[in-house]
Amino acid sequence: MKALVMIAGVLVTMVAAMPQWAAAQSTLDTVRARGYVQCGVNTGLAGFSQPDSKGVWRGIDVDLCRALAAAVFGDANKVRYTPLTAQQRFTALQSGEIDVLLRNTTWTITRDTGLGLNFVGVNYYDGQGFIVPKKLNVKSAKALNGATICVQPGTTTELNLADYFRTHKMTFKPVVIEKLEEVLNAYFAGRCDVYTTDISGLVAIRASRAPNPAEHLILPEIISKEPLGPAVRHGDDRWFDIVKWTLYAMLEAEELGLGAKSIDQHLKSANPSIQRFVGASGDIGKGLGLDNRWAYNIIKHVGNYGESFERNLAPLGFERGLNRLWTQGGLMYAPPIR
Ligand SMILES: N[C@@H](CCC(=O)N[C@@H](CS)C(=O)NCC(=O)O)C(=O)O
Repeated sequence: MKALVMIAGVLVTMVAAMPQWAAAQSTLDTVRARGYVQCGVNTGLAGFSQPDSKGVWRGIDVDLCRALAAAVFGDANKVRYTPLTAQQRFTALQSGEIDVLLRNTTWTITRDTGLGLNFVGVNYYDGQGFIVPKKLNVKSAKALNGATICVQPGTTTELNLADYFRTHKMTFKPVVIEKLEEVLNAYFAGRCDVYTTDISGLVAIRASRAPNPAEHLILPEIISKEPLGPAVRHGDDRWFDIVKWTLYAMLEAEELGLGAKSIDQHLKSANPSIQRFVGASGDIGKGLGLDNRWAYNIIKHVGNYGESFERNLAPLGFERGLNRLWTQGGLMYAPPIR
C-alpha cells in the first residue's frame, strides 16, 4: 500500500512538471519535425501582414516570420500563416495552433502575466489615434464629445478609448465590430464618425483602403503607448530565445550596415562583430540550438529591419520615428550579439 501511494505520488509530481518540461523542449522540435513555422498574423493589414495580388503574404510581421524560418531552416519560405482577429489571437497561441503570434499585438502587463504567454520584444513602437472624415471638420480628439466611434473588441484600443473619454469627461457611442473588413466598411459607409486603432493601422488603412485618402484626417493626439511585438508561450524558453534573437539580429544587422544584397561582401570582414554575426567566428548559433549561420541566413534571405521597414511601410507613407535605431535617435536597440 505504502509503495503504491509512493508511486502515485511520484507520478503526480511528474505529470505536474510535464507541461513546463514539454513546452521547454517542444516548439523548436515541433517546428523542425513539421518542416515549417506556423505564424499567427493579421487577417490582412497593409505593411504588417497581408497577401498581395498573387496571394503572397507581405509585411514587417511576415518578414519576421520568414526570418525565423531562415534562422531555423536556412530557408525563409518554410512558413505558413494563420490569419487571426484580435479576439482569436491569444487562444490560437495558447492552444498550440500557432508557434508564434506576430500580429500587431501590444505588450501589456496583464497579457504578459495573465495569458500564459511571453512577449519577446518590440518590432514596432506605436500609439493609438483617431481618424475622421475631413468633412466633419474636427481637428482634435478633444472635440469628439458625443461621437460614434468604430472599434474592434479584444484590443487595447477598446480599453484606451474608454479611459481617454472618461479622463476628458466626454461621452461616446461605441460601434464594436470584430472583423477588420467589416469595421472599415462601417467607417467608410459613415456608420460611425470616427475609427480608432493603432496609428500604424490608421496610416496603413488610409493609404490602402480609403476610397480617397485625402478625405481622411488622422487627429494629432496619441492617446496611448502601443509597443507591438511577437509573443510565444510561457515555459518555451529555447523558442523564446530564438524569436527574440531573430528580431535582434535584424536590428543589429542594420546597425552593422549588413543588408540582403551586401552581406556576402562582408563574409570575410575583419570586424569582429561582423565575424560573429555571420558565423565566421564563435559558436553563437549553436548556443541557440541553430546553425552558426542563423543570422547570416536571416539577412541574406529576408534583410535587416530597416530594409523590411523600407519595403513594407515606407511606401504607405510611414516615417521611421520611434522605430529608428538608437544610434539615430530612435528606440530600436539590440543587446550585443556576442
Ligand atoms: N495593438 C492593439 C490592437 C491590435 C489590432 O487588432 N488592431 C486592429 C486594427 S489595425 C487589427 O489589426 N485588425 C486586423 C484584424 O482584425 O485582422 C492590441 O494589441 O490590442
